[in-house]
Amino acid sequence: VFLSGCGGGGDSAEKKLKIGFAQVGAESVWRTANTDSMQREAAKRGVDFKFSSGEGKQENQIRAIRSFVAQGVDLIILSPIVETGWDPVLKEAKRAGIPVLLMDREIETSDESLYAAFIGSDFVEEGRLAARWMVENVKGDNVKIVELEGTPGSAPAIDRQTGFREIVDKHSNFKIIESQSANFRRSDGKDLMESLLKLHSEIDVVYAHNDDMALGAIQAIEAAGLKPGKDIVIISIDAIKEAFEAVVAGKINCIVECTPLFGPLAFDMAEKILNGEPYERRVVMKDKVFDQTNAAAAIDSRMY
Ligand code: GYE
Repeated sequence: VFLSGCGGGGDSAEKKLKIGFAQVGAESVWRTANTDSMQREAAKRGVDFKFSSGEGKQENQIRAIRSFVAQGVDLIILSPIVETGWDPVLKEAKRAGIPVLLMDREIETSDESLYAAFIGSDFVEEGRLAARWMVENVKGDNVKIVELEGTPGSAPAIDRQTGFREIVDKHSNFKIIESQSANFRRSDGKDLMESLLKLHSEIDVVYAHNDDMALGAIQAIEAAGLKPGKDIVIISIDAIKEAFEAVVAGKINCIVECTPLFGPLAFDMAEKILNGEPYERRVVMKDKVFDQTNAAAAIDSRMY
């Protein structure tokens, strides 16, 4: 129990914790599962929860943070759409004495005191895991890869590219022939893949920074009369339920897990921060790899 009955005045009810959440938007199934996890947990704990969707725009998220500060929330949770440009608004929150918990994506800042903690996945490692699976399982002297990138400037797009390239660069038979953004969206993934199939007569592997883009690409590949998972190897990140189903159906070859289910952990951390209890400043999830060898056995227990 936290912040109980302060303020005297005959009010015996516990003060409700007021938390603002500046979410990225609703670009993917991962994102909506994340929003859902946060909203459920807030309701369960009776938190006065102020939710704001940035609809993919940093300026909207900055406006949301300012409004949380004006409303005098106890703590702000931020999933920053891009890595840079946060210092001024985080300074405003700091000046108001409101701690900020970064969830899902990290920021680039010269002042680490602008946020209290981070919880999320190691996106560089996810990129490495995807590439390691590829170099172990895809054979050929001249393997041509197209990379469908996430939102430009976002931590997962930057890091999943970095980790993947780190491994690919050590294997001269693998070559990334295209790398373009489809904004983590399914429809953009489909459109981009459609144009890449017209541009290149030979594509061996699609590496998508998330499942939604991979599922969109699969639609384009099938429309072009090719078999995803066979004619073109598909590798993606997130491991949403639909992607598991696609692995079981043989249309996706490999998925790297990235959990969006931060609700319980995020509110635990928020309470610790506000209660002055010790907490870890950086909590990083451990992600697993799934392919045809283990996806079917795991599918029923998947929660998103
Ligand atoms: O992979 C993608 C979402 O930041 C980890 O954002 C998250 C990414 C996730 O849109 O599906």
